[in-house]
Amino acid sequence: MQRDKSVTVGIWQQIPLPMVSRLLGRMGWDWVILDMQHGCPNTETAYQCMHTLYEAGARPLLRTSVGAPSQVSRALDLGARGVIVPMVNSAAEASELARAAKYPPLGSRSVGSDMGLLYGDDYYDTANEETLLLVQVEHIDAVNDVETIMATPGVDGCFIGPTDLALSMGLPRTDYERHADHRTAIARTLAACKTHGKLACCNTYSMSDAESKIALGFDCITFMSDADLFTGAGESLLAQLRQRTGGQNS
Ligand code: 3PY
Ligand code: MG
Repeated sequence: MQRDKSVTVGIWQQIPLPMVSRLLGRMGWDWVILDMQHGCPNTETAYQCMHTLYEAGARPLLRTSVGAPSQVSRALDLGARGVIVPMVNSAAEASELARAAKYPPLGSRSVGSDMGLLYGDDYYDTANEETLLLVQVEHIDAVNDVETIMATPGVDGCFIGPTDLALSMGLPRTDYERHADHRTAIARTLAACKTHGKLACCNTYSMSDAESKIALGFDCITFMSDADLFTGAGESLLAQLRQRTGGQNS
């Protein structure tokens, strides 16, 4: 994980094919996140995609479906260089997840996987440093405890889920940036990360949203998915061709 001044840029991979991983890796994204919460990879496809991503030059991350410690160590044993855990609302939960993510003495992750094949023979010595545990701050309960969550040893940073956060605050699913309470919650989370030297990451939903998160000082942003790229380019190409042929989309 680069901890220099440049902002890490990531994308979601929804299509669970190693070929898509290779294309995304070769495009040059810093991070690619396999989404087991809202996407459809299974254990086998996640394993294949993450290995291909790494070999193609991108950091493979995996978002678990729930905040279960067993899913965190499983994701790491499949090859994730970082795990994103949804809906972590308290320091107690964060601490349980950190135990699963880190080898002793920091945690209680069990030794045993073929990760040496991918990451080298010193995997067990370097994994605690090299693999990231990012907890999702995406509920107002988490924001209200964010200073303690970010102080948790073994938690490497936060990944804000702005939409779920908005919903938890009784705000609409879109345009929540207009609400001062939402902006304040994001600023408080970012400040907690900075105070504790943890990575501040945020999902963004438009170019102006990405620009504003970069300006605020986030370390990592994520924008769009493979499916968005495919659909956006395909729809735009088809519309241009239809304009010229005089046809209409069915
Ligand atoms: C959210 O916006 O809730 C997310 O989890 C984005 O990843
Ligand atoms: Mg979410």
